[in-house]
Amino acid sequence: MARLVIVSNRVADPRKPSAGGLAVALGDALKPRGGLWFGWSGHIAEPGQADQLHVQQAGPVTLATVDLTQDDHDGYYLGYSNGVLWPVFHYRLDLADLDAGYVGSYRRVNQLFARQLQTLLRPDDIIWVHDYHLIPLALELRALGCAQRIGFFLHIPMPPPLLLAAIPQAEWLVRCLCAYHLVGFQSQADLLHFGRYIVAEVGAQPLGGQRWRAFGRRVEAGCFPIGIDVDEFAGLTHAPEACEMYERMRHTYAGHRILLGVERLDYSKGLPQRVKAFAKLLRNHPEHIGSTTLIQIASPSREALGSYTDLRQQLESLTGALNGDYGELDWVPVRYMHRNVARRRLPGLYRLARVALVTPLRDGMNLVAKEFIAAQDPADPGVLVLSRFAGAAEQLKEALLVNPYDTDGTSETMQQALQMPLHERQRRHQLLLEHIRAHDVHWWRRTYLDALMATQEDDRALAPSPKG
Ligand code: ADQ
Repeated sequence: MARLVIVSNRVADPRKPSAGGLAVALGDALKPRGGLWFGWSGHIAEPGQADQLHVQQAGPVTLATVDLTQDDHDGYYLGYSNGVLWPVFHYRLDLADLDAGYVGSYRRVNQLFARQLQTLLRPDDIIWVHDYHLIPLALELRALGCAQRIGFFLHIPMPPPLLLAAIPQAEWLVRCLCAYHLVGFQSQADLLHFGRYIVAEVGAQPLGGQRWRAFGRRVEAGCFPIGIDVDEFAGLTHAPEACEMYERMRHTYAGHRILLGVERLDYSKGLPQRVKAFAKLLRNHPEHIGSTTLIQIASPSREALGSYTDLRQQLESLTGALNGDYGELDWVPVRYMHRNVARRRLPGLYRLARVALVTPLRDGMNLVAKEFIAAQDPADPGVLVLSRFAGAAEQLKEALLVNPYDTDGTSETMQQALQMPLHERQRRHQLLLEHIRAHDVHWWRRTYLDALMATQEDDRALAPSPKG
């Protein structure tokens, strides 16, 4: 059987308990046939040591990593990946650093990855590349003569054509995507945007289904919504750490109803809008004063970027003002924590919450929504309030869908969720649980890899360099 090679910006040791759901799932994909996981080590190289490859064995899985120089880390990771691609792909042109010249580092690191990975490849390997950091990797591998089957999965949204077109290297990025055998997206909306771009901007010829002829070759794409490992998460929910968390918080918040938000502190997640909607809820429905609490956990993320420090200040100022306006001596409306919660304890919090607020302004999928569903007690489940702009909204139709830009609408939906009768909570939860179980992370991985194996071979001509 062919060996699977996974490439992602970061590599996780699948044996370690701290690894998240995606890391566990990718590790599981590698285990049965043995495989290779390649990416950045997470370390900055000592001067002169940048090209070293670190290889270690984790059971049947080989982990291979490279270090980056400080300059390349700043240009590739902070600069182009998170200062250009992340904001534009999340529809935030206003936050994108489009003309800072980061693309050189981005391409250089992808070339470094390709050179190092090539030394480890076998002719019949299947290669699966993940996410926006590594869009050019297939093209760079092809330039080195690699002929293996290579697939790509984009974890973040694909923007509409005219937004993507604002990136000076947009056409090069799309050419790079077309060097893969299969490009996977989270949602039908993303797939549609990709198809529209290559037809409208590149003149691709539709071949039927999700296939086109573009840049002189065949391109195939598909929608593969990522799931979670429902059984693993349900197991965590009943493990001692989560139970202890649940009991402790239940005691602390006895008699209170909890609205919960959990995410990285990122401007795509709609945190200020959420706090404003909660303030409206308290203003319009004062019966919640003293009895309803928003617990907002936002883990530190990309703190070297100014847009993230600005967001932190904005959020702290909004929560401070809200607590000042509405707080009482024995009650605080918003409990805001800027830190991580251990993965094993998180299900206890999810279970405590009457309502989960998953209200991003834009999100590829959003796994928190699915984790919340998996952690609920089916006899007394909480309610999921979900942004229609999360990829998950295409699937989770029984959630209460909101437009997070509409503060009044969101606050009224919070009220609806808080008042939802038990039988309706149970009905919605049962349907949501069935859905995430049928479309779990193992389904995602199998469906994607089957589609990758079914793509037809083609002449994959090489593309020119980016401008800028
Ligand atoms: P993220 O933007 O990171 O992922 P998400 O899908 O919600 O968003 O996954 C976050 C993960 O981190 C979840 O497993 C969650 O439990 C965990 N997490 C978040 N905040 C935490 C905290 N404070 N403490 C502990 N754990 C926390 C990107 C895309 C998404 C896409 C995923 C997977 O942006 O749209 O769903 O990849 O493809």
